[in-house]
Amino acid sequence: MNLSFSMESGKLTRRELLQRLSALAGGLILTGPISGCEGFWRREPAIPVDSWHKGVCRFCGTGCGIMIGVRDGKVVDVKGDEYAHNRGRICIKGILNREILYVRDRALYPMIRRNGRLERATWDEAMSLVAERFREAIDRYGPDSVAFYGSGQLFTEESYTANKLFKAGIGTNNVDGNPRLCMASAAAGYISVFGKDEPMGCYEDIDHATCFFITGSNTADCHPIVWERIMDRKRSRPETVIIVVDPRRTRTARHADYHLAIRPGTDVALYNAMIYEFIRNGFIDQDMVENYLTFREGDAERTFEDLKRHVAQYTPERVAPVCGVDARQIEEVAYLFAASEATMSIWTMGLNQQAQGTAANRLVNAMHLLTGHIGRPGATPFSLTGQPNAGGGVRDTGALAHALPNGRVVANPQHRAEMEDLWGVPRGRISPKPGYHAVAMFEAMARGDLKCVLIMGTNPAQSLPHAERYREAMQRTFLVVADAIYPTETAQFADVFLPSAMWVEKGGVFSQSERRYHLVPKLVEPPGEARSDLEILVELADRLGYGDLIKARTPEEVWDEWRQISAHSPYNFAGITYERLKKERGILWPAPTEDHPGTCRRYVPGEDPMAKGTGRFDFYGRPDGRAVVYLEHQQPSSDPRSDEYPLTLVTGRVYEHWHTLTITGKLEELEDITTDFLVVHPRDAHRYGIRDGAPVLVESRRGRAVLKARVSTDITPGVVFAPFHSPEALVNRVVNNTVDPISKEPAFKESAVRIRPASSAA
Ligand SMILES: Nc1nc2c(c(=O)[nH]1)N[C@H]1C(S)=C(S)[C@@H](COP(=O)(O)OP(=O)(O)OC[C@H]3O[C@@H](n4cnc5c(=O)[nH]c(N)nc54)[C@H](O)[C@@H]3O)O[C@H]1N2
Ligand SMILES: Nc1nc2c(c(=O)[nH]1)N[C@H]1C(S)=C(S)[C@@H](COP(=O)(O)OP(=O)(O)OC[C@H]3O[C@@H](n4cnc5c(=O)[nH]c(N)nc54)[C@H](O)[C@@H]3O)O[C@H]1N2
Ligand code: SF4
Ligand SMILES: [Mo]
Repeated sequence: MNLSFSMESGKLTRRELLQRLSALAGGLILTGPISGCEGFWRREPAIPVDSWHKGVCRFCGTGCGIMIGVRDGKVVDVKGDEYAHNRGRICIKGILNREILYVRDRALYPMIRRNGRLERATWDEAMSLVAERFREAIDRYGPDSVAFYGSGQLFTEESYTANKLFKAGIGTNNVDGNPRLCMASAAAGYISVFGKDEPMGCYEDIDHATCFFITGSNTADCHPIVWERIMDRKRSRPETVIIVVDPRRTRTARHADYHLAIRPGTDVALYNAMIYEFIRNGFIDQDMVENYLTFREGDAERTFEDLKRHVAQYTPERVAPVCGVDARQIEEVAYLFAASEATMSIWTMGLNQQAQGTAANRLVNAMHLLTGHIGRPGATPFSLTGQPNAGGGVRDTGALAHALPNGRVVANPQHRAEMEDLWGVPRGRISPKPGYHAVAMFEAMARGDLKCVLIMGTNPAQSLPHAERYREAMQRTFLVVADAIYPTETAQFADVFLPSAMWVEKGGVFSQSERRYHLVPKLVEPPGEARSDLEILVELADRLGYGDLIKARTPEEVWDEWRQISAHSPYNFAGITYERLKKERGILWPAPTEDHPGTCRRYVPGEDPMAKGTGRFDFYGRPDGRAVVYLEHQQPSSDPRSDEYPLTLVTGRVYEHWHTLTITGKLEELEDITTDFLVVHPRDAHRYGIRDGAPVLVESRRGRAVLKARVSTDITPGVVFAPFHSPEALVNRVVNNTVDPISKEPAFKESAVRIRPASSAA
């Protein structure tokens, strides 16, 4: 294969891509003839590279280490980093990290809307206009008339700076972003149970687990290298049990020993039944109950006896018809979960994106706490992060409407005072009023209450639920959009568009699922006039008169400030310096001193430097040092099926593509991978007259979309599935915008719909 030719022409054919993939999977590349076995050598660089640099994949929260080859100021190759946690492996999106920098439609210069059209402008013109409009809104309508809507794909330095500028400078808590659509329920779960956000465990636990409980996560497609590690464990220890809970027979579910094809939105009932079974079979860890746990229902205190009575209402027989699974299966799965030596739960959006997302998260944590499957190698409740930096960048920095850095909240006067002192602003500067969470922010725009909004690194015109409503809202607002690609769905509504550098064109810190902070170096210059998001924020600060507050101006300076701030919290990572980040393959916080190696298992005395005493645990995030087990009830659906809307639409992702396709949709290597489809069970296809491959109209109480039918038994009858990737199909017009009452995360995974052949649509 002639890789050098195609690489230089900027293209990788599909065949070459597959060859590179299979080669990487084995850590080898086949450079000789395919027949015979003489052709295996160690992988050679595909094309000449001047220098290799360690970095991190730009895509998912697995956060794979990659080596980036640079030549003549361009990224010319990437490969897996053998010394990083992913042991040299990367998935298809990892391989395409080079190609994404050079896609067509990179945004090259600022634009201002004039007479209804975005026209080229200078940076000075664009930023003067932005600053003028922000200043005008703040002066006339107060600080709460402006907002920042950010992203788990920005670097930590960028989210931290935006948060500080808006909360401590402008004085509004209207800072939120796409992690609200993604990790909010996981965060709310961890915070309410352990007092602090982020998982206790780490990837190394995968190598020790004897049972995997994977629920609401299509790990094989969405965290492929985490999945490879799970597969390694299964290969080396075949009796390892894999349980998958998912309404679809995903690639993940196909490898499961047990697949519970649950009805969407009924996880709370299932986990209650599992807890019932733990109690019935005597699998409760009494030491945990007596010494490390408290019980609650809402704000009211409860006891273990109350929990027993509570779950007695959720016997497997009762729950089976609610969840659409077999009672015997629930019993077996509960037994395997509890009886295993070390159980690791893995979950993502199937749980988080539900109207009861927080409750489901709390219960998964509770299953581990009650059975003692926690804080030991392989035993851990481990939520995976979606984006490359939703954890460190947004959750840890507190760049959310209710939050402040390191697990503080704006509603707490002491937390506000601490941050005001640390940021050196007068007491009282930080508003006590939580800002607008994502959906509320766009509702406020619809009402005209928000005058000016800066959107950075996210494409809400496509990714929000009930999209049409919020697209209209954006039309009403003075919108500033900073994006690496132009056009995007959201850019259509921009009054000012700012071109952003991405990934190694700027540099900064990402944090992935296991609390690992790791550095993406700046290696090349951005195209055209694009600037880093940090530069944009710093300039906005200067122009609004907050230059004194935003003194840190380079990623390294911002990181230094941030790590020192962390020292005043249980997240303490003061020891993670840029120097260390440049050398090491990331470090897991807490790591309070420069000689601290990082922490694999939090809350475990002896492992976690913040945990005190000699007991099994110190849940130091909670005032009494005990974790909380919540009693939760299964609620009726937030978008119930009816005669008119008899099916449930679940939305999600495919392996090859990323979100709104602004990047992966431009790659010729992926052009055969279409995403405008709807998976329909043959029974439902028959009932509603849908033919495989034919256009199908999907309608909900909110809107409609046309997709191509894929008739398949890989889905539960009564449920249909569509990825949300395609901007043309824009399935989010249909999707439910009800939010979880605690986390405020939308129920993207449960929308009542009806379907019919599109040809019959009026
Ligand atoms: N290829 C690829 N990988 C990605 C991304 C991408 O765009 N493309 N995005 C990244 C991001 S930001 C995220 S958040 C993650 C998301 O990663 P995942 O959460 O794994 O992906 P999804 O496809 O959104 O949803 C996961 C599964 O939840 C199931 N599900 C739906 N309803 C329920 C339910 O009620 N209960 C249960 N138990 N399961 C349910 C769905 O059928 C689906 O298979 O992926 C990350 N990785
Ligand atoms: N129906 C449905 N909807 C969903 C979900 C679902 O499962 N179902 N999942 C939700 C989840 S979990 C998520 S995370 C969101 C994701 O939704 P979005 O965040 O809206 O999706 P992306 O396509 O990742 O948008 C990122 C944008 O940032 C740009 N970009 C890339 N790098 C940079 C950079 O360095 N700087 C700047 N300024 N811009 C950059 C890209 O071009 C792109 O326009 O979607 C949510 N919406
Ligand atoms: S698994 Fe995620 S982080 Fe790793 S290469 Fe693939 S997309 Fe990148
Ligand atoms: Mo996400």
